[in-house]
Amino acid sequence: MLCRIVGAPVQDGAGRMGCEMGPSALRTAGLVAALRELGHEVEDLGAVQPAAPRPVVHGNVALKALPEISAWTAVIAERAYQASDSGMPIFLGGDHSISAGTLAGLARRAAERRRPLFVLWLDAHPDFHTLDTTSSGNLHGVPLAYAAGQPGFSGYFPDLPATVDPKRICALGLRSVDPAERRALAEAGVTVHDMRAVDEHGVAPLLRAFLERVAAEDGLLHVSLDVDFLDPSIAPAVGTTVPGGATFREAHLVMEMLSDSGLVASLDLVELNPFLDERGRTATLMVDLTASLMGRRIMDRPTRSF
Ligand code: HAR
Ligand code: MN
Ligand code: MN
Repeated sequence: MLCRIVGAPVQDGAGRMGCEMGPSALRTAGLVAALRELGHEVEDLGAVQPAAPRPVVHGNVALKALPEISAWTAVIAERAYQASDSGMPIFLGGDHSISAGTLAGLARRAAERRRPLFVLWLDAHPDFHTLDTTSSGNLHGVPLAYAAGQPGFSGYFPDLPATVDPKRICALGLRSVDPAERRALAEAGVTVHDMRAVDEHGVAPLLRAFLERVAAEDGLLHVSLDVDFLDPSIAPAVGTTVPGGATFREAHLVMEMLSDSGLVASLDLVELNPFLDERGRTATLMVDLTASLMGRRIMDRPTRSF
């Protein structure tokens, strides 16, 4: 597989600084070497450059860095569209606001190919606020709602050539959901497997059911992995830790099943804040999870067995 690495050093969408160092830390932790060891070809497309923000005013005074994130979204969307013309793009955040851009570009590509785009959102949070409902004003809390075509983004974020059908989104690992998000997720028909569901059933049957849907529709699957999907005890390098996250093996099992499925077309690695890490352990874990997604296995197994 040709892996195409795209750096998106965005930090203005998070409540604290540091995510702009994410791409460097993932490279330092050996991402490229890990992929090559698995036999993949790696093309490093370098970092997306920020575009000049143009002033915008919005009625929600809590919003932070709206012009900046809007400008980033436009350039990331364009780069994601280009990078997805062949191989498998891997986007290195950056806070989760980069996924407004990656999803916009990938949705445009999928529409052009007449293939349904599915999204697996691995996160403690659904990031399903609109510009009107967010009270923190941190724009890493809105990318999934934007890409899914929720109202209120027009004129503030770039217009979407194609949206992601909310019924083709599966959010897994949630444990911090605001009331407005809870309502919007249900109304839009997003599949939600919160940590309660993971506790009760285990990740495997939940993920398997979703992968079967992707396969049945011959879909393109995008995976968006937020560091805070993981339990803070194993992944401290994130500004928004929430207790009760995925364990080391739960997270690896998700990646291994995704690998076996052969369905993953693109990946975001987001919210890594290296300033908060402990001797690089979170960056290293993110690289190891990526390796599991890209075919590293404990023992040989047949593919397409999820
Ligand atoms: N829902 C909260 C807010 O909007 C927290 C959002 C935190 N998002 C991330 N990415 N860290 O998932 O402020
Ligand atoms: Mn997130
Ligand atoms: Mn999160």
